[in-house]
Amino acid sequence: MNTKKSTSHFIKLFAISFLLFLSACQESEKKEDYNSLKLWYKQPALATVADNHNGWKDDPEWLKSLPLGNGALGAMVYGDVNKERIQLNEESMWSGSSSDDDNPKAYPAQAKIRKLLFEGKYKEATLLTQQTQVCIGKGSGHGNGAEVPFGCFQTMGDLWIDFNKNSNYESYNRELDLDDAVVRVSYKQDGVNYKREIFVSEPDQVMVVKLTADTPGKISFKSTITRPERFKTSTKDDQLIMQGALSDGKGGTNLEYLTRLSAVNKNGTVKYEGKNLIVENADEVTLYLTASTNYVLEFPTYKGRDYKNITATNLQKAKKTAYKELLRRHKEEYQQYYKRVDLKLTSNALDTIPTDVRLKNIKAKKEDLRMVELLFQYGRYLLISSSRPGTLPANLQGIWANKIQTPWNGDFHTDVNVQMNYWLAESTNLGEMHLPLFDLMGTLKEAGKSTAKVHYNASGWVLHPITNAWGFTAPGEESSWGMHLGGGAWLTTHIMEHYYYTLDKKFLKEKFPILKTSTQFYLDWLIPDPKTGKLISGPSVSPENSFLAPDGSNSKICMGPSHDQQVIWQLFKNYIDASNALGINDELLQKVIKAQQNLAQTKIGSDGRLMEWREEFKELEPGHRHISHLFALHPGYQIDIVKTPKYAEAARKSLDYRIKNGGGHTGWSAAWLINQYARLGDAENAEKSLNMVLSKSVSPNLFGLHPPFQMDANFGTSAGIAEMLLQSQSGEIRLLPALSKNWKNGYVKGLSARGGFVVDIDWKAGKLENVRIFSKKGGSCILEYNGKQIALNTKANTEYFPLKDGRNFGV
Ligand code: FUC
Repeated sequence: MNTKKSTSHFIKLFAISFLLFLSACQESEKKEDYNSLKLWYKQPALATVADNHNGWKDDPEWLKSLPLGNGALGAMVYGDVNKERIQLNEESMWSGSSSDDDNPKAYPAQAKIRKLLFEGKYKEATLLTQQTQVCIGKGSGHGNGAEVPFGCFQTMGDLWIDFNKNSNYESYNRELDLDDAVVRVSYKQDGVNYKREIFVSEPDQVMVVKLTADTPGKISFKSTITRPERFKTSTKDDQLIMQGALSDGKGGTNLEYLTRLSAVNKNGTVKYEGKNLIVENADEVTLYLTASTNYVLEFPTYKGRDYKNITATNLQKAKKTAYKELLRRHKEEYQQYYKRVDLKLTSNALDTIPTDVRLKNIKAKKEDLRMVELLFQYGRYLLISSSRPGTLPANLQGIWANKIQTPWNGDFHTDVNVQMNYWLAESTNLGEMHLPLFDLMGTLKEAGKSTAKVHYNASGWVLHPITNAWGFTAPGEESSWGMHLGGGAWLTTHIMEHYYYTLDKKFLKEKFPILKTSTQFYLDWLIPDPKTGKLISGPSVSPENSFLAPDGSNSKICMGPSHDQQVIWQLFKNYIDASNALGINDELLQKVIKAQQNLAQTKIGSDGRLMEWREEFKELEPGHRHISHLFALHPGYQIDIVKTPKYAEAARKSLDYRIKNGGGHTGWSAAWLINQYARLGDAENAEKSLNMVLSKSVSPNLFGLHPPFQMDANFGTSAGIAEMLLQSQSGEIRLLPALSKNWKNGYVKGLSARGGFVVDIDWKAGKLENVRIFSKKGGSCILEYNGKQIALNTKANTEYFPLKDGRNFGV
C-alpha cells in the first residue's frame, strides 16, 4: 500500500468531511433559529405559464408565488430564474363607482311580505321579496362585477425582469421569512451565484428588489410593467411608468392609478427606453417601485389623493436612502407587530423539509406540528401585510389578486367573511391592524343611511351581505343571499371587541356614533311576533341556507332567523356596555335595555339541536357551510359552556350534525369550526377541523382555498388556534381551554385577553406549567384552568406570575 497516497487520500477525505460538516453547520444555523418560521421551496413558481382568464379559476403557479405587502402595496414573487415575475397589487385598485342602488319599491311592499310569512305563504313571500326588496341595477353582477358599477378589486399588473437566459441552474432556494417579511431567492447559473432580496416597506411606501451576484458585471436584464388591460407603459427620465384608469361600470372610467419603477446600479449601465428599463453588466442592482391611485375612503366622493406626486416623492426618497437603511426601517416597523407573539409546539427546531413537501406529507396523514406553528404565524403575517393603520381593510383575498375579474369581486362580504378576517386581530395582539375595518364602517354609516330610509323607512344605517370600495349598502341582487339583514350588527360588534381588549375610551367615544346609529336602525326594524309578542327581524335569511317551508316550497326568506336574533342581541349588549363605559344614561339606553329583554331567543329543537329558524323547518342542505345560527357561541358569546350549558350542548349537536352531513367543506367554513369547537372546550374536534384546513384547503403558498383562493381561511385558522390556547369572552381568562392532546409540550407568548391583559402560557405533558399575565390597564383578573380559578387584583403596567408566586388553581 502506498502510504503517501493513502495519507493524501485521508487528508482529502478529512477536508471534504470537514467542509461538509461546515456547510451542514451553516445550513442548520440558517434553519435552526426557531423563531424564523419560513415558507421555503426548492423550485420557483413558473413565471412563463400565463394566467387563465376565468376569474373563478385559480392559477396554480400564482398559488406557488410568495406574498409581500405593507397594507397598501402587495406583491406576489415567483422567483423564476430566467424571467422574474412580481405580480403587483394596490389595495384601492377597484373598478366601478358610486351608484344609487336603493329600491323605492322595497318599503311599500314590506308589510305585505311580513304578513305572507306570518301566514305561512313562503312561496308568495319569496316571489314578492325578489320583486321588491333587492337592489336596483346590476348589484354585484353575480360576483362578476368588473364592468358594472359595483366594480371589482383587480390586479395592478406585473413587474417583469427578463434575464434573457436559458441555461441550467442549481442550488435553487426560495423563501419567505416571516420573521422579517423578506422574500429571498438564490441559485447558481453559469458558475455565478445569484441572489434576490425583495420586501415591501411600510415606512418608505416602496417595494425594493435587490439583485446581486458573486461575480462582477454579471447582472443584465430588461424590465417592464404590464397589465392585462387598461394600461400604458412609458419611460421618462430615470423612470419606467405604467398608468391608466379603470372602468366605472357605466361606460366611462373612474379610478386612476400609476406605478413607477427606477433602478440604482453598481457598475454597468442602466437605460430607460420605450417600455423598458434595461440594465447591462452591473455588479448589483436595486429596483424601487411605488404605486398609488386617486382613491380616498371618503363618502361620497372617494377621490382626491395626490397619487402622482406621492409616488414620485416616495420613489426619489427611497433611491436616496441606503439599501441597508431601507431594510432596517422595514424590519423595525414590521417586527414591532409580528414579534409580539410566539407559539412553540415542536421540540425539534430544525426545518429541513420544504413547505410544499410538508403539505404533501400532511395529505398523506402525517402529523406536522411545525406546520401548525407556521400556519398560525402566517395568518398574523398576512393580516399585518394586508391591513395596516390607514389602509382599506383586508378583502376576500387580503390585497392579493392577479386578475381583472376576481372571484366575488374580491369584495367585503359581511355575512361572515370580512369579520373572520379580523377574528385574530385582537387575540393575536394585532389590534392596530383592526383599525381599517372601523374606517370602512365610518363611511358605511353614511352610505347606509339612505338604504335604511328607502328600503325600511328606518333611521340609522344598514348594510347587507356585500359591500365594496364605493359604499354599496343595498341588498344583493338575489334575495336568497342578498337579504341578509344582520351584516351591520355583526360588523359593529368589532368596535366593542377592540374596546374590550384595549379599554381605550378615546377610541370608543370616537366610534360610538357608528354603534349608536346601527342600534337605532335595528330598533326601528324589529317587529313583534304576532304569536309571542317577542321582537323579531325579517324578512331576512339565515346566510345562505334554505329550508322546506310548510307550503311545500324551498325557501330562504323568513321571519326571525336565529342568526339575526343573535347578532342583534350582541349589538344591544355592546350598546349597553359602551354606554356604561362612557357614562351615558339616556332614553335610548333604556329603550335598548327593554328591547334586548324582549328579543325572541334562539330555541332548541325536538332533536336537541339549536334551531336555525323560528320554526322547526327541515334544512335542505344539512351540511351547509355557514353555521350562522351558532353565532351566539362564536364569535358572539351569549352561549357559553359554563354559563349556559344547555344551549352549549345544543350548539354541539348542531355542529356535529353539520359535520356528519359534509359540513366544513370550504376553507373558511372549516376554520370557523376550529373556533366553534374551541369554545366548546372540544380540543379533539377543534384539531380535526384544523387538520381539515391543512389537508384540504391550502395551496402550496399556504393561501386558504374555498376553492377558489379566499384569505378568510387563513385568518380564521390563526384565530382558531388562539382560541384553543386562550379565551376571555366570558369574563374569565381561560387558559388552555382546548389544548390538543397532541400538543404535549409547548408555550405561547404574547396572546391578548379582554381587559387589557397579555398572557404567556407554558405547558408540559399536556398540563399547565406556568403563566405570566401582563396587565396594561390594571383591574381585576380571574384566571381559569380546568374549571378552577385564581383571582388577581392587578396594577397597570405590571406583570404577574401567580403559579411561581405560590398560588394554585382552586385554592
Ligand atoms: C359567502 C359564502 C361563499 C363565499 C362568499 C365569498 O357568501 O357563502 O361560500 O365564501 O361568501
